[in-house]
Amino acid sequence: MPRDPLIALVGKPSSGKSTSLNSLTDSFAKVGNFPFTTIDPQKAIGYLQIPCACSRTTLPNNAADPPPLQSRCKPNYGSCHNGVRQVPIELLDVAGLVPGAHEGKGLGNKFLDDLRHADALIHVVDVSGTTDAEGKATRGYDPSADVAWFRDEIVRWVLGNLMQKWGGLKRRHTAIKATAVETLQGQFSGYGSTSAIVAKTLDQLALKQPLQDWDNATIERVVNTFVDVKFPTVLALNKIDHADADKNISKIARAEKPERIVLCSAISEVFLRKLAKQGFVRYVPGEEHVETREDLIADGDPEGGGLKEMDEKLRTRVENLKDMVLFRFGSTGVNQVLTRAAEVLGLVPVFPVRNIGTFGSGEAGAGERAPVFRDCVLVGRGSTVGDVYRKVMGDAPMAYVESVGGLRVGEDELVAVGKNDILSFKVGRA
Ligand SMILES: Nc1nc2c(ncn2[C@@H]2O[C@H](COP(=O)(O)OP(=O)(O)O)[C@@H](O)[C@H]2O)c(=O)[nH]1
Ligand SMILES: [Mg+2]
Repeated sequence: MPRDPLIALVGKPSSGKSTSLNSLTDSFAKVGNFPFTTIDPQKAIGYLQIPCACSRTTLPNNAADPPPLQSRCKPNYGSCHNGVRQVPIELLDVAGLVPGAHEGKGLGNKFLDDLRHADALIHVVDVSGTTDAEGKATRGYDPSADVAWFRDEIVRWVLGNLMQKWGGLKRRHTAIKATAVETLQGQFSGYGSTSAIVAKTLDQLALKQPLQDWDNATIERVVNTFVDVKFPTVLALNKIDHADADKNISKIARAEKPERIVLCSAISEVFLRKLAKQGFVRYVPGEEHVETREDLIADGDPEGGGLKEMDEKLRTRVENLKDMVLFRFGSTGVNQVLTRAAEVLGLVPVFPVRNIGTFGSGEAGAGERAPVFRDCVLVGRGSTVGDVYRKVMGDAPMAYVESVGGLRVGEDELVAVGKNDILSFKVGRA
């Protein structure tokens, strides 16, 4: 993955995409309760929470508790707090998905076009059942239908385009004696595919017949698998604060793999952050606890932490939110949505450092207290040391690469969490 990973939020109108995006970022996409509020895809920066390298007790001189490197961890981008690092990641709010998008309904063509740039999808599902398939207000709608038709739309879009050309494509394939990967990649590159993605698709299927002999059912299987490989998807079951959500959650949970599902209440996260900003509550984004003035007074602080008094209405809302969301689910869930998307993508955080002995970036004069782990890049599963080098250093010629302990690592070695993920790149002739 040479460019930065991009995660797209998709879902029917009013499922809560913009609210989710707001809850994950500091930006403010326009929020509204009717279809197509978001006309243009909104890019924004979200923050992926990862355990930072500074908290690793296996690193030289870092075995104490808390590890001393933590106090000097100063990310150039994002932040690091007690060893939990927030790494910026690009998010895209893709609007216009309604049933029939592959035929151009809604903002269908534009929707599908925007989708091509995404490495993984977060499908925001309104699990309260208060919006129908088109996003209009209703009651008792079954959101498990959304999960099914969403995937179906993408499959039909890819399949439709492929079938239109299948005759000519097959003839050419035979004439030039191409491999199945070459022929399919020729068709799928427009979806942001790579030869590796196509190869993985075909590996999973292990088809016996050559491409020119595939029947329609086989082609459909190929497209289905390709869509799963190219667009790994997390289901964000949103609006869990709503009283109707429970039965819908159980139904979807029975049908889907548990690792694909995250429960969330985007609006609760937005609300809590707003109250915290206004000085009504203490709330660390993504955490289970929210403290009010009364809570702190009850804990023995007569000043109530300096928090403002809430009126009856506001107090009730906060209490409801605690009961319906925080106590039942442990958090508003929005951070887990991003974490899960990074997991399905297999993202590996890599920490490039200038000095492999100190983990610093060689800032002059900073000495013993020099900041460490300034940089962190997210690379895809299966990336090598060389891939990361080129991503960070571009075309600069590589002399060699060092990992922890000053050991040299080969450029073909894989990077993974805890392995070859703290690297120092040396430019020049080896
Ligand atoms: N109850 C509830 N409502 C939500 C939640 N998230 C979003 N909404 C509401 O759903 C409506 C549509 O939200 P929006 O983010 O604009 O949806 P989009 O069209 O998918 O971008 C708005 O009225 C939001 O306030 C949630 O977690 N719980
Ligand atoms: Mg929107």
